[in-house]
This record gives sequence, structure tokens and C-alpha cells, in this order.
Amino acid sequence: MANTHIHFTRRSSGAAAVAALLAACGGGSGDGAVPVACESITTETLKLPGIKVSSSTSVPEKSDGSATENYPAHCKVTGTLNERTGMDGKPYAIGYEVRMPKTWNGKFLYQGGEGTDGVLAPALGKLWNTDSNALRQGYAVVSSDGGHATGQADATFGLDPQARSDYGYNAVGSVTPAAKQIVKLAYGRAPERSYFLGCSNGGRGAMVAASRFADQFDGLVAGNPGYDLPKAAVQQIWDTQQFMQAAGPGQLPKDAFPQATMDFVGSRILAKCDALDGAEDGIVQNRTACQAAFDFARDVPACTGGATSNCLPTAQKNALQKVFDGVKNSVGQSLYTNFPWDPGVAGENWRFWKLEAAPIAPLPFNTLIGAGAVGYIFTSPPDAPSLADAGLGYQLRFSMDTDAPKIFGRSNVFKESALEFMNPPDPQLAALKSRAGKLIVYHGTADPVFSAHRSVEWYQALASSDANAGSYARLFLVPGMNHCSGGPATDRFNMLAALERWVEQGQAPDKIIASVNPADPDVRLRNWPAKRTRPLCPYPQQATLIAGAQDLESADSFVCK
Ligand SMILES: [Ca+2]
Repeated sequence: MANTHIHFTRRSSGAAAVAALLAACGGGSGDGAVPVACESITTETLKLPGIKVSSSTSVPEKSDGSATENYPAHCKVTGTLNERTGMDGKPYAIGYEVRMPKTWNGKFLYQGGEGTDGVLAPALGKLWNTDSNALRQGYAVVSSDGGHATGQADATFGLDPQARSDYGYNAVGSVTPAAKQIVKLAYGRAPERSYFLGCSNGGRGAMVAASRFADQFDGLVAGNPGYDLPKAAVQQIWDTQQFMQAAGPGQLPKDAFPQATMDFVGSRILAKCDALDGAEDGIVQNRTACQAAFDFARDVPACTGGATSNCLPTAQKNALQKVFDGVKNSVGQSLYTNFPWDPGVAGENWRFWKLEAAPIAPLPFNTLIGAGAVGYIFTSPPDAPSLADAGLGYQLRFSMDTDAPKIFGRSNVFKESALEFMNPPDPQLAALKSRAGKLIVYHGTADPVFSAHRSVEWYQALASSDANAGSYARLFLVPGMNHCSGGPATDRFNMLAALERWVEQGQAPDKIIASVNPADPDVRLRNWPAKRTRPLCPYPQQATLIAGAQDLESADSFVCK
């Protein structure tokens, strides 16, 4: 068969079609297939109201890039749903991209979006925490732009209420059935299995899909999910306020908290907590015991008498205490949750998000959880502040008593509050449970963006209401890991493979083996061997060194309990 066009096979309805295939290809799979040209997938052949196909293109194999970028020969279809003019007078649509490999494994994957969307990410099926992608594994993959094509650096789509809903949940809900129809048109049959995988906002998307669109998915992976994301965005403004309290004239948070400061805090946490899991290895597996054993106020000394080493200046110490305790209003009510103390606070990715990118940074970073997101997407009605100063003035003026409650606000125009359009409406996942779907959530315990404790609280509530929660939803904490990857951690693992075994073979994940990324600066800095592996354990279990085990680098030396 010529390689200029990619063909797909589908069930034949007649012998003539089989003969045509054999003639065209000089052979065949023998399963009675008829070729469908990628280019034949059009708005007219799809015949779905409101769904436009903009392009359908055969893409040749790519094998000269990185392991995560390479892909097999496939058909790429792009288009839009629901073209409309927004309340702000701007054109909107939900953009989508479907990529379908020439050799299909019969499965479908929704690739969760990142940040505030706004771009059509290549639908390669990014497999977080691995060196592969789902397209290479034979998946048909779809991505979407979340309902606005304004780029990652623009949060002003939040001025349009429908664009908010599209971003929160409706893009996934609309694109998924349309994409499955495209897959069916291409291959002649519907996917046998449908999955969702995402991290960060895509992890939030997985939890939302598990709640709102459980009928569309057999299994979902939610990495470092932004559950209560609008609250986490308020927390970020709180962080900026605390960090700036500790900053000197002309200083930004990254200046006031040099890496040596966070290295010192990390070392003090390790001193109290490393051995609690039986292994002095730079990883704190026993998070719960560590939170009790480590007392920041007591164990990280304040500088006195002119000392500048092995201590923290009082202003820095006060700021970090407040950041880790979590955002509170003036009467001390928690508006989000707290953050676990973990040696991963010394991680490069922790620093990037907590001290550099999120507080006061060029766009797009403060559109995700900073002034842009809160001011334009999560406040109702929108505050719509000037971002000329990267949102610093807005953040410093922001009142936790009178501004923060706007994330719960509604109006005649904005009928859904930010919490309503961003969170899963049923965190108990009744629909997913009833159809025997599965959800794997994982979360780095040193995530500076979304606190791992929020995932723990979600799972505790689920498990307390349903003793069988572990039969359809499991949470894996990743000690030391920062936001989706990075940090002093074993952050390489394949959650999609674990999910496939659970869904397709009924093998629930009792542990997931994770390894280090030898190229990660936090791993290199600590001289951890490349062979280091650890088990990730389903919450509430934690990895513990087996008494007498000799090899500290092997997952086999640890048990989940
Ligand atoms: Ca340890």
C-alpha cells in the first residue's frame, strides 16, 4: 500500500469491498476490511449537527524526535463544535483534534487539558510520568482547546459565562461523543474502551468527567488534580501576600526565599521524618507520622543575634508558616486546606511554581491560578483587574473577607459559581461506581500548586461514605513529588497501564512501581542511583521498609501497609 495516504480498516458489508482492498493493498489483514481514506472524513461525511471538520490529514510516522514526541503514521482530524458569538462580542467555538493511528488498539483516550487551555495541544496522548504517549500505543486520542482559542496567556474568556462552562466541563462533555463518532467513521466501529488521562487542570478534568460524564469513560487517571481549583487560586494570592510581607524593598518572592532557604527547610523535615519509614533515603514515605513529628515553629530555628546560617529570618519563617497552614480569612476560617511538610519543598519545580511562576510572573503563569484566573475566570461577577503589573496590585489588595467569597458568587449573567463549574458535582462518583468504571488519582505530596491534602480529604470523604470505595477509586500519594513531576521523588510510573489492568483484567492496583528520573536535577543533586524504585501505595497505605531488607534502592524492600 502506498504511504502517501493513510487508510483505515472497517468492517465490510460486501465481498466487493474486500476484493477492492486486496487489489489496492496487495493483501490484507483477512478480517474483511475496507479502506477509508483519512481525507474522506469531512463535515459532510460526519453528518453531526453543529460539528465542523476543518481538516483531515494523513500524517507520516515520526521517529527522529524524543520518545514522548514520536508517533506512528496516523490520521489527524481537527474541527470545531458550537461556533458562536460570546457575550463579550468575541467569536467562540470548542476546538478539537483527533489523532487515529493506522494500527488501532481499539481504544479511545481523552487527553486532559493544561492550565487554562486556550490552545489545541497535539493529541498525542501525553502519558505523564512516562517516556511514551498513547498514540504510539495504538490509541485514538482527542484533545480540545477548552472552548476558547485565545491562547494560554489570556484569561479574558472568563468574561463570557458559556466560555467558563466550556472550560470547566462542557468542552469534555461535548467533544467526547463527537470524537467517538469520528473514530467510528474512520475505523467502522466504536471504541471498545474509553479512557481519560490528565494532570493538573487535566487531573481536575478527569475528576469532573468521572462525575459528570461517567457514561463516556471506562477509566480515568487524575494526576495532581485541581480539586477546588478556585480555592487553590485564592491560596496562591494568599501566598503572594505572605511572601511579599517577607520581601525587602525591590524584592520579589524568589529573591526573599533563595534556594538555600528551601534546602534548609527540606533538611530539617528530613531530620525529623526520613527514618520514620525505616529507610534513611531522602524520601518521607510516612507522611502522616511526619506531620506529627515535624513542628516548623520548633524545628526550624529563627535567626537571632545576627546569625544567618542554620536559621530563618523571622519574617521568612512567619510567611512560610502561613503559606503551609493555608489561606484563612480574618477570623481564622480556612478557605482551602493546608500543605503537607515534605522534603520536596526543596525541589526545583516547587520553587518554580510557588516562588517564581505563580506569584508575580509574566503571563501565562498567573492566568492559571494567579491574578488572571481569579480576576477574570473565578470571581462572579468578574473583577477584571488590570494585569499590567502582572497582577501584583490586585493580589495585594485582595481581601480574604470580601473578595475571596466571590468564587462562590452567582448573578443573572453568571449563573454558575466558579466552584460549581470547576468541581465535580458528585464527588461520591455514584454514576462511575454503578457502571463499574475506575478512577486512579495520584498526587505529589510536595505539590506547590494544589495541596495533596485536598486529594486526601476528598478520598477520606469518599471512603467514609462507602466502605467499598477502593473497588472503583484509589488514591496514590507520591512522596516528594512536586506538580505532576519533579522533586526528590520516584516520579516515573505508568498509571494508564495500571488503569488498563484494572478495567480490562479486573486487577485492582495494590501497588504501582515507580522509579527515579535520572535526568531530573533534584535526583542528580542528591546522587540517587538510576535504579532506585519504590512502590506507590493506595491510600491510606504507606510504603515501609521491610525489617532486615538490605537493598535500599529496590521497591522489593518495601511493603505497602
Ligand atoms: Ca525515608
